[in-house]
Amino acid sequence: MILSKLRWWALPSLLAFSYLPHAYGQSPQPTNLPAVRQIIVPDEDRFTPFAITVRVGQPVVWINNDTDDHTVVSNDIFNTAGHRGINVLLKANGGKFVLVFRHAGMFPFYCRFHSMLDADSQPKAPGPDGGIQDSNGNFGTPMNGVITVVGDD
Ligand SMILES: [Cu+2]
Repeated sequence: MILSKLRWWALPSLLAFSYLPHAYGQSPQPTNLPAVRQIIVPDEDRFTPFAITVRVGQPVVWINNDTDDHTVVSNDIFNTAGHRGINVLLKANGGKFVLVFRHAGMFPFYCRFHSMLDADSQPKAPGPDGGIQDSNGNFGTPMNGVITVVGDD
C-alpha cells in the first residue's frame, strides 16, 4: 500500500500535483477565442460549404485541396463586409488564405478561373472549362460562395 507509507507532510503537495494537469497541461483553449471557420475547395471546382455565417473577429480560412489552382475574388458590387478588392491565388494542393472581418455584412466571392460576373454582377459559369459539372456534362454552376458576418459593428 503506497498511501500507508506516505508521510503526513507529503499529502499537500500530492494534492497540488493532482490539480496541475487541469491547470496547465490539459486545459482546453480559452472559450473567448473564436473558432476558425474553413471553406474548402475539394477535388472539384467548388467552395464548400457554399455559405457560412461568422461573427466579427472570427477568422475564415480558404483551403485549396484540389490539384488545380483557384482564386478568391470579392464581388464588391454586393460586398458590405469590407475587404474590398480581394483577388488572391489559392495554390493547388493546400494553398491557404485567411481573412478576419471587422464589421458585419455580406462577403460574396468567386473564383475568377471558374466563374465570371454577368452584366448584373452575378456569377455565372464561364463555359466548358470551369464551374461545377453536372451529370449531363454541363458546367452550369459557377464557383462562388458567400460569407455572412454578424456581430458588433
Ligand atoms: Cu477555381
